[in-house]
Amino acid sequence: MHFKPNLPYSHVTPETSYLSRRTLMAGMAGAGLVAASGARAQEMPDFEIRGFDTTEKPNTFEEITGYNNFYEFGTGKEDPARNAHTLTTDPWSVEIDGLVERPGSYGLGDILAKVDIDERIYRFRCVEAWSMVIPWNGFELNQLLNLAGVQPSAKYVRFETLYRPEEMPGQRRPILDWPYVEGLRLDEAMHPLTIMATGLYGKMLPNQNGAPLRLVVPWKYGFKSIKSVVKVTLTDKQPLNTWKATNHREYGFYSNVNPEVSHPRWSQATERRIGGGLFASRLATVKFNGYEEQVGHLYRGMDLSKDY
Ligand SMILES: Nc1nc2c(c(=O)[nH]1)N[C@H]1C(S)=C(S)[C@@H](COP(=O)(O)O)O[C@H]1N2
Ligand SMILES: [Mo]
Repeated sequence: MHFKPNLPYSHVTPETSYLSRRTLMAGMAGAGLVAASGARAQEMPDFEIRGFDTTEKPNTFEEITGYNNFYEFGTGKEDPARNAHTLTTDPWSVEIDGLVERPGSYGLGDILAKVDIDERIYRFRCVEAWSMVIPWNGFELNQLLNLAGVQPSAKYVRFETLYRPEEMPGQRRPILDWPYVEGLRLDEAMHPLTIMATGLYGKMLPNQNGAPLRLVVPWKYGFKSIKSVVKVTLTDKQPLNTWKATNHREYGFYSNVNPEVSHPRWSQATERRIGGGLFASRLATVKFNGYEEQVGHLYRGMDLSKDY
């Protein structure tokens, strides 16, 4: 296990009391009780004040870690949980290169010593039209980028997953063009909603969820949230992401959640919430996955049916 400094209370709190405490604190914030209590101010993570957390009921740990997409471990939803135990996540380092002031290999322990670990309860919407609510632990990507120092000419960030076919059986077959690659525009990458997750439910990130470090961009389709990241490159050209390279008619670069723009083979207007049971009705999908207030301005003037 790698060493994790800055452990927030949730890393040492069991799941049930973790969530009830969160709910309690969110409720107090809503009732204006937090400001009235001096002692609370310090405990209150400021993302709750900024309103980043959904109040929707989180999926269970079993659902979040038992139903996954991680093609490096197989294409079935239960393959990652079954197969990802073979992945070695310690030692781990992230190569940061391209248009940065301080390129180099950043050890995970060194990174974690310099960033602030938050908790974020985010909606998560896969392009396949299923969704979950996930209580992540992680830090804002902008903190990692600032460690390396972004040069003024940088416009995009490119991410790469580990390529290690000895430990990732899916990589021994040409399912995708390995390694998995994703990308963001720099303003998307610097946005405070964009995190690098290191855990969920206050536990270290399970391998099937992209241990030890994976991107989470909650207003975009799940495939943008690249797992087990080993390389981050600042560039002035839009990176070609794996799913766009695989089928550019079906998957784009921006991939913002958008109920108005159908996938060529299915509607994106509704979604199936995992754990809802066989007869649960589908939920209406919300533009930008419900984060329009925070991120809508990033796309002003763009035609999102063309720039999908
Ligand atoms: N390296 C890598 N990252 C990946 C994937 C993948 O196959 N390989 N699948 C993506 C897709 S399609 C989704 S929906 C999410 C799933 O994340 P989860 O399993 O933690 O819910 O991971 C994304 N990141
Ligand atoms: Mo997905």
